[in-house]
Amino acid sequence: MPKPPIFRNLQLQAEFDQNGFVKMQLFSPEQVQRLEDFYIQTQAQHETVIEKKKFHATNDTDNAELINEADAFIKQVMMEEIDKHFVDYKTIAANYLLKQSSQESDLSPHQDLRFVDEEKFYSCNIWVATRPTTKQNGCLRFLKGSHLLHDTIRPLPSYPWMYENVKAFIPPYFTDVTTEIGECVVLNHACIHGSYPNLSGETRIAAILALIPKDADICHYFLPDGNPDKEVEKYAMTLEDFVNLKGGQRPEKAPMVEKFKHDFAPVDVAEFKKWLSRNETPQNLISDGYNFISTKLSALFKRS
Ligand SMILES: O=C(O)CCC(=O)C(=O)O
Repeated sequence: MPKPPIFRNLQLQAEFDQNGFVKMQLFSPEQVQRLEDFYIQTQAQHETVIEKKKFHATNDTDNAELINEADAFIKQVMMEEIDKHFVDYKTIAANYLLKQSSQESDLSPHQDLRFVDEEKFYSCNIWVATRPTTKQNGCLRFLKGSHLLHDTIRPLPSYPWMYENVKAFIPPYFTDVTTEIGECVVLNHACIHGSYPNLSGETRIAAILALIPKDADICHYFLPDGNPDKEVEKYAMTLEDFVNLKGGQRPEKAPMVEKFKHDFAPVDVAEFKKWLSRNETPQNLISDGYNFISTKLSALFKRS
C-alpha cells in the first residue's frame, strides 16, 4: 500500500518516494540568516561537546533549556514556509547539526533512528544549511533507493545495524547532494546517508526539523545492551518524552505498546553488492569516465 504523501507537489513526492531524498528551494536568504544568527548567539553552549565530537547536534549538549529554545526557534522560522509545501504532516523535533572543520567530522553511512511504523509510514528530516554546501564543507550524500531495500528496526541504546558488514562498500555508490542558500534536502530516515568531513576552515551549520505523516504515531524502539534474545521494546512517545529521554535508558513515562523479537542478521554481502551494482554506477567511475573524456577532448583541441 502506498504510504501517505506529505508533499503538495506530486513530482517532489514521487522523487522522495523513489530515491529516499529530494532537494527543493524552501527558504529565503533572510530566513536562513535568522537560523544562522540564533546559532551564533548560542554557539558557546552548543560547542561544549566539540572536544569529544566534531559532528554534533543541539541534543548532544544535554542542555534542556538550549534544546527547547533551539527546537522552538527553528520551528518558528521553518513553519513560515512549510505549510506552503507540505500537507497532512506533524512535526517532531528540531535541532542544529554542526560540523566542525576537521577530518573527524565526516559522517559514515548510516540510517537514522526509526520513529514510526515504517511498514505504513515514513519519517523524514527537512535539512537546511545556512551557507552553500559542497564536498569541501561537508555536503550530504545518499544511497539512492536504500530505504526500500529492507524493513529495518533502528533501536537504542544497542543498535545492531544490519548494513554494518557492508558499510565499506557504500561510499563509491553515494550520490552527493550540494545545496545553495535556501535549498533544503528532505531525507527519509530509512535512506542510507552520510556526509563528507568539513575541511573548509569554518563550522558548517545546518538546522533540521523532523516530520511524519499526520496519522502516524511517534514511537521509540528500545533494545537493551547485551540482550541475547534481541527483544525490542516499542514505546508510544510524546515530544516531551523525547526531550526527557536520557541516553541509554528507557523512556520514563511513555507506555510500552509492544515487545517483539527481531532478527538483526547482517545483510548478505553478495546480495547487497549485486543490489549496489544494479542500482548505481559508482561515482568514482563516473568521475573517472569524465576525466577520461575531458582528457581526450583537451588532447584533441591541443595545438601541436
Ligand atoms: O548534517 C549532516 O551532515 C548529516 C545529517 C544527517 O545525517 C541527518 O539529518 O540525518
